[in-house]
Amino acid sequence: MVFRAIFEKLKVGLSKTRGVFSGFASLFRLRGKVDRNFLAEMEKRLYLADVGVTATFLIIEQVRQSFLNKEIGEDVETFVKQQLKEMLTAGEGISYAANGPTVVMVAGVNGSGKTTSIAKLARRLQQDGKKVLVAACDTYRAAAVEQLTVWSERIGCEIVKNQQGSDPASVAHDACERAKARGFDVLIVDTAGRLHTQKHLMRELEKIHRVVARQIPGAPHEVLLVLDATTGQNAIAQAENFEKAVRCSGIILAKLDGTAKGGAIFAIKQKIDLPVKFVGVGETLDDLEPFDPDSYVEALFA
Ligand SMILES: Nc1nc2c(ncn2[C@@H]2O[C@H](COP(=O)(O)OP(=O)(O)OP(=O)(O)O)[C@@H](O)[C@H]2O)c(=O)[nH]1
Ligand SMILES: [Mg+2]
Repeated sequence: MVFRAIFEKLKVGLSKTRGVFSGFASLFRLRGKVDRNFLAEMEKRLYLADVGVTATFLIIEQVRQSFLNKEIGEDVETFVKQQLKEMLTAGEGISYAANGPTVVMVAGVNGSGKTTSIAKLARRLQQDGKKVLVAACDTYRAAAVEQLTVWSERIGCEIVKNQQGSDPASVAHDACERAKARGFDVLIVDTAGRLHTQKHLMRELEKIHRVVARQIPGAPHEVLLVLDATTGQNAIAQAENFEKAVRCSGIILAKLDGTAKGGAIFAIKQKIDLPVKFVGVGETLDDLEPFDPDSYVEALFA
């Protein structure tokens, strides 16, 4: 039942990427064999979905070899699905602190979907019975505090904030104090969008990191990097650069609904040693799902 619901939502969310993937079966029926043209068409489609050079090469080679070895015939789609599933690893969800508040820091470039993903995540965790606090540590962008405030009111969760222009690390500090004093289970820290090249902003992120680490043992327990799926391969470059500057623990891949580049998830897996923990498939509060390779791949071909 749960699988079904997730699957249906992913199916809708991934409809643009699905257009690229779902043609394999009919493509095969049309040609009746795995020949050079079939493989060329398949390769083209995988590139279109931003699966990336390495992952595409691996898949094509495996299909070619398995056909030569007579391991596959008509069931080429099932075979490809299996290959794709094996290339991915299930996201483990949030790693919680053994006791005391779990701190989840959220980072990424401007507009990648951080604040919206935080609202969705907060709501999801609340539904799991967690007492959630959010911290508005994006004190740069005008209206950023307001944006998180509106979300927090909508989902009915508490927020720690200060005026625009105030020190983000001090907001994080206050939020940790509140989380400890009031027995919150999870504190989610929103941060301003930044590029890895903006040294002072990266240092500021490290400062927030240090402050929460000082306040709460083991914090931050998660540093989630929010990537915008519509940027495809570019998102991978962002992740590599962020990884160098701050230690991240996982990825939220947002805006999958707005792109045909949902194949980037395979390239991410190939290139970056970070689990995709959640995927964003729309703008409403319900549009965040834990990443699961099986339902993801099934939704791509549905
Ligand atoms: N379609 C779609 N839109 C999304 C998704 N996630 C976020 N958005 C939209 O992307 C835009 C930017 O989202 P924000 O959450 O404000 O992004 P941000 O990273 O916090 O932005 P900054 O704080 O300015 O760096 C908003 O219009 C969101 O509604 C998603 O999964 N799907
Ligand atoms: Mg934001």
